Amino acid sequence: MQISRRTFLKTALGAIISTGLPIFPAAYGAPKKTARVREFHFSASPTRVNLGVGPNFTAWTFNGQIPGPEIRVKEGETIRVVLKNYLPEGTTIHWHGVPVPNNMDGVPGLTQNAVMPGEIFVYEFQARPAGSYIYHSHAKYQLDQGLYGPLIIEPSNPRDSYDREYTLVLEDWVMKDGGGVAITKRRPPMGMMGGMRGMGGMGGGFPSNDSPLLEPIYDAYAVNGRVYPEVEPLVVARGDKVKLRLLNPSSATIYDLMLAGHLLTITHMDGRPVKPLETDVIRIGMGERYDVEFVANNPGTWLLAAAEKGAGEGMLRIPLQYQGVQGKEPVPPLFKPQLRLANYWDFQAPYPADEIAARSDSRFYSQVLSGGMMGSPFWTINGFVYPNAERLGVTQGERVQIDYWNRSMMPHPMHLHGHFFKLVNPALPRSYWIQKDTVIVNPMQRVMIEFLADNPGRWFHHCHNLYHMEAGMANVVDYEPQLGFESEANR
Ligand SMILES: [Cu+2]
Repeated sequence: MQISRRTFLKTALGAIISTGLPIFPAAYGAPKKTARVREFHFSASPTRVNLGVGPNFTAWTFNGQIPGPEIRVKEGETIRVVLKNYLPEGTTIHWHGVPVPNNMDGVPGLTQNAVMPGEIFVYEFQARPAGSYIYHSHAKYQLDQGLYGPLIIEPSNPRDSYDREYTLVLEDWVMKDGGGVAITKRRPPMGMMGGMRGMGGMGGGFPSNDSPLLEPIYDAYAVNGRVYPEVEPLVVARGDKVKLRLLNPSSATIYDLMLAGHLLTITHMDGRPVKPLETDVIRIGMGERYDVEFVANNPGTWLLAAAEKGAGEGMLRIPLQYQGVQGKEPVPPLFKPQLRLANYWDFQAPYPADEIAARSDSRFYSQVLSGGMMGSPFWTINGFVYPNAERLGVTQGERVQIDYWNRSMMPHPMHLHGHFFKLVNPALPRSYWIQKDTVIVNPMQRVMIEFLADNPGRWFHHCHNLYHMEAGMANVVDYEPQLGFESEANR
């Protein structure tokens, strides 16, 4: 269905903005209770929102909510999401971390065409394995405009029990209309790098519609769409065992989180179980998820908070309130240098994983991450800017290793679609390596991952800093590589 932007704005969008309500009120988030299929109806639309603090502004939302509605299903059920697009541009939904079939992965120009304004697309896939996930738009800068939400797959046979559970979606915001696109400046395409293929037509020093955006300066950090002190508190009773699912769909913010008065025990990373480990501080990068537990054994009023990153930046804060404890100013955590920070290599799998049933052959790729230097607007992998990027060819059944070498001054949370990977840890036997789908590679650090090529298709592989991804830091893991390089024509 073709619809001009002007007509669109006058009709559908006008209605949404003026009422603040999406168009199909009957269907929101309400699954049809058929035996195994859980159906959800999502409308993507511009919506007037408020974070509880600060001005009203226009975000892009699913069903008028920030974050989008929680999808919560049981392992083995079928998730069906009917997406209708009321935005002024094409959109998709990516099921971050879930190894879906390739044509359900939601990457425009790679696994599907963008769902254009007025169009409907139906996503359907099996909910497996159990864990904490995120869903989000994978089109342009829409992630930073509010198009994300939590996806929880509950185990069919729970191994652990707890008294209370909270899902906490950590969000970075600029409280201005339009979110990411309108509030940042386009960078001029200068600093052209020699040897880069296909960039010849982009010369000149003036910003164009193709030049990448600068990371915005965020002015609000929200939890579940609310900013402290308006954020919904965690309410507990003394003696409760409490589970928190910490999800970070932020576009460009890594949080160091700490809970005052309590120790957190990490039980899952990116939805995969780990041998439980106590920690003081959790570092959670863009796209990462941590499941943590604590025992409510210290009555009072406390804050779960992120360390401040620098002058002028807001802080992410959530109060922890014990029932029956009234009227106290919440106690913030004290960030001190000697605190324990959860480090990937401190973790191991809780039980030995089945050895990867890989064929004897294996593939190795080296990925040098760079960019951000000398005014260059681009972020690169091995010097290439997506879509003029390498394809990492793989064959089904192979064991694939990727060796990241970050030669830039920024951390890059690298994310592979369609697969879990293991973090190579020379100190542990292979069967105890932890599984993840997103890994922070710190400045000047080398990190190696390994995965089994068991999900055929063409899979996006990229930095989960939205502004690095859109500035080129991406390529494709391809089970049937036809060419050595992506081409513009595929976009
Ligand atoms: Cu990055």
